[in-house]
Amino acid sequence: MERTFLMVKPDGVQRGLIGEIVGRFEKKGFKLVAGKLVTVSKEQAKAHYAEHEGKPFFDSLITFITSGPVFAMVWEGDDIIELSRMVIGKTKVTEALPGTIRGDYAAHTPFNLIHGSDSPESAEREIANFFDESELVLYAKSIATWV
Ligand code: RTP
Ligand code: MG
Repeated sequence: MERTFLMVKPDGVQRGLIGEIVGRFEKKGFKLVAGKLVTVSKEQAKAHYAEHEGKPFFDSLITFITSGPVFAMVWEGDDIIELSRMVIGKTKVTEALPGTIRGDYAAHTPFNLIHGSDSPESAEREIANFFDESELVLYAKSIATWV
């Protein structure tokens, strides 16, 4: 069982897509472990996107991600990091296929609605950047045996 950090970005919150996005992961069969609305601080945003520091889009990315609340989540499931990125779709809107979240709803590349961790190491670091251990809810989900 693997965990990932998923975050509806400020554009997704403003466009009223939290429910649609959460629904896709619920229907896929993943298990929600934590979720909350967060106003991201500059420091938190820079830590989250540390891998992109120095790139031409870094400053605008930090401005974007701190421009309004995000919906931060932890989800659990087998191979969830790879599978959730498939549900999310490619970074560039011109490459994001219909059927994916970005392919269905995103029209301009920086505003691609949702973030998903790209490795177990990133997931652990990103979860710790947004959640205390005590906020992760441990519970049994019976449907897990059916998907
Ligand atoms: P994310 O980290 O947000 O889940 O997205 P990702 O893995 O698909 O893409 P990544 O390469 O990590 O880029 C992080 C976010 O930066 C913005 N971006 N803008 N203007 C550009 O060329 C450019 N490239 C990336 C996007 O918002 C992207 O999701
Ligand atoms: Mg990324």
